[in-house]
Amino acid sequence: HDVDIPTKKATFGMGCFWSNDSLFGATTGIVRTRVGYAGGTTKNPHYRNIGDHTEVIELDYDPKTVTYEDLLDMFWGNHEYGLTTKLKRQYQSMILYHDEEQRLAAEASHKTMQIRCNGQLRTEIAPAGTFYPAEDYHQKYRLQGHKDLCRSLGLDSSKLQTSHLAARLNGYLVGVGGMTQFEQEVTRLGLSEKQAEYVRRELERNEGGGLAC
Ligand code: MHO
Repeated sequence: HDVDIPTKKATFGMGCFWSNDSLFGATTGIVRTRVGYAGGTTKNPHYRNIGDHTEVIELDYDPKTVTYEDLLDMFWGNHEYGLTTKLKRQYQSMILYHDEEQRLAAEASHKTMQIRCNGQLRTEIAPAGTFYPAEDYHQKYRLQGHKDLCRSLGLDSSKLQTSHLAARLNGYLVGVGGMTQFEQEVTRLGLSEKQAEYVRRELERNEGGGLAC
């Protein structure tokens, strides 16, 4: 059930990375996700020693299914701590672009948002430098709360940053993506009927709820 198609990368800082991981994980066109630290200069950041880096999410997306502009819309629309609040660097709003096309799209969307925010926007735009993956316990944080499901699917720590299924479930389990979309891809995801029932129950319970950390 892993997906082998050409992908592009996108990197965003939008506050605590746990909820962003779930948000994008169940979004159409997102193939894989991982969370980590980037945007700073200090070497080898860790959660407890983050230096001048920021919590970011790195996405592998299928550009035939979702555009970078779509991802930017999600970026602007889903900041847990807002776009104009002064925050510590850990939660800095940040777009890290991977090529010229992304830079231009990011800057154009920033311009529009800046007007809407009366010039108070604090978002940074910078080239994607080194991405340092976060510790395993931060990857697919919501999914990892479901130990038995992970075990039954063989989703151990080696898969957390690379598995399409892990990305999807990390969203669905907290209600992202919705039941209709889940039913459309449940067969492709390769879940047993029992596993699918479990996910449906959680999805239903959490749908419409917030993603707050
Ligand atoms: N509210 C959470 C934020 C964690 S996020 C990975 C905490 O204080 O642990 O920054």
